[in-house]
Amino acid sequence: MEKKYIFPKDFLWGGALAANQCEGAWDEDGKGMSVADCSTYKPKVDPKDYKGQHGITSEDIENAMNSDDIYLYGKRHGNDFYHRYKEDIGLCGEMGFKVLRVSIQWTRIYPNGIEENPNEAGLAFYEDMFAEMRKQGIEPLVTLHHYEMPLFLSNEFDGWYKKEVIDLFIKFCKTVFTRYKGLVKYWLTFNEIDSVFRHPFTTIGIVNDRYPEDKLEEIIYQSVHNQFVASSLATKYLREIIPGAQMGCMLTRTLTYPENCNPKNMMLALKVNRENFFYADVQTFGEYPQHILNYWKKNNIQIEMSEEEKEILKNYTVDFVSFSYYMTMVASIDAGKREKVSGNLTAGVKNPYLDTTEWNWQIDPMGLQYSLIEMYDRYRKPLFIVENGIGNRDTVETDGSIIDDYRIDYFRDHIKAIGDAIDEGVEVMGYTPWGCIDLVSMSTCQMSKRYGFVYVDVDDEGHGSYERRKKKSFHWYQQVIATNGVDLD
Ligand code: BGP
Repeated sequence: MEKKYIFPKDFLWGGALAANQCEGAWDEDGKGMSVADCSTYKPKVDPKDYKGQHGITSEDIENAMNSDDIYLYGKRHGNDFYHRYKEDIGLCGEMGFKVLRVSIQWTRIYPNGIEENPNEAGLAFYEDMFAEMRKQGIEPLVTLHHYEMPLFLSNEFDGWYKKEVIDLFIKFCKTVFTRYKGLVKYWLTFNEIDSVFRHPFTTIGIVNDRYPEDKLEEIIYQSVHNQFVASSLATKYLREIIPGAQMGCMLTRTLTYPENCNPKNMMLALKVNRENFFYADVQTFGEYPQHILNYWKKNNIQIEMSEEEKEILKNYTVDFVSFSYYMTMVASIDAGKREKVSGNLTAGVKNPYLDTTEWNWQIDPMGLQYSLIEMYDRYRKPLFIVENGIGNRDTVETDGSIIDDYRIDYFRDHIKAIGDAIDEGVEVMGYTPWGCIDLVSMSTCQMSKRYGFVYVDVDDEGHGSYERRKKKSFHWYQQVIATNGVDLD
């Protein structure tokens, strides 16, 4: 007898998008250039070619600033959500979404981040978008910083390294909290705040070749510390401006298994997982774990952290913990001798028990159940899965249908894992599968790495009709939501 899952009656079923990967209109209606507008199309990144921090150089940025090409720079066209958001929100409403995760581009509100007054066209755009969602009975879940900081701040303020950026970000937050009060109650601060070492340019605006190699680690830790302070201050002002609103942190949960029962592998996996958790620890417990402070001392990393900042961290912790989940990884003391797999802009040892996607990401539904149980035990706060999904090629058949059974199988197994975690007593607020409408891949700027329930007719070079088509998974997910997770077949 197939197990029937009982999801909470107010479970927030939905989907997730990010402005820089879907809106397009990169220079319209007063928007300033963001770090995302410098990302170029690159075919999938193979583990052997992996360059660590996403490898962008000052020359790349110079070229981007001098180019108005929207095809080489895939995030400049996105899936044209900026002009099609009413249709897309209608499709989400048709699926029965309770929530839709989007982000607000800082550069639509303050083009360079330093302007005295906000850009009214930007404010009006998001106000209409949120109103459209509410018309469809959809709650907006809004990310304030999803790899979208003003390029000007990266160039003139060393990204998040300079503390002035905290105040500029808080000005942006206060503006949008005030304008969207009554429209938005669920907020996230920094998307995958733990990814600052994996790709420092898109997360904190740091371009490696601008700084001495031996100072980079300290610069990145200082930058993410400034983001922790900004996250706590944003939480403080959210509670003042929109009483009852909820603030979440957002982590890439990359569950890492030891390769075997060798205690050395167990210890290695413990440290890799603890390094991942550190970012949510600070935003949930309001203080740094001692192992990080010890690491800084041992490695002579000097972080400017005032007593006032420590108070702010302590007093304004998050209401819930959100995270993205795509895969699991494996740690081995013999990694050098093992076959490699890709990860989300990382690389790891292959797990012989797991299949991988075409982009070499390991598929592990059980790992989601494990992550939910472990994180709930650790944080004792409601959890929200704000990204999950499988990026793969989809084919439009001659009759126009798109049979993405593999995606249905992926989501069915991961939704069952959530149901099993809820049975274990885990409090899960909701589930917003990533890229619910096909959009531009963050790591490769490809459209062909498709995540959506809705297909968008545009290719990796940005050419196509941009028309939307419902995939088979659209109808399947519609039924899942209509039965609150009971009908998963
Ligand atoms: C996460 C980002 C998302 C999304 C996702 C999929 O890191 O938060 O923006 O891009 O990864 O990754 P990709 O688009 O590279 O396939």
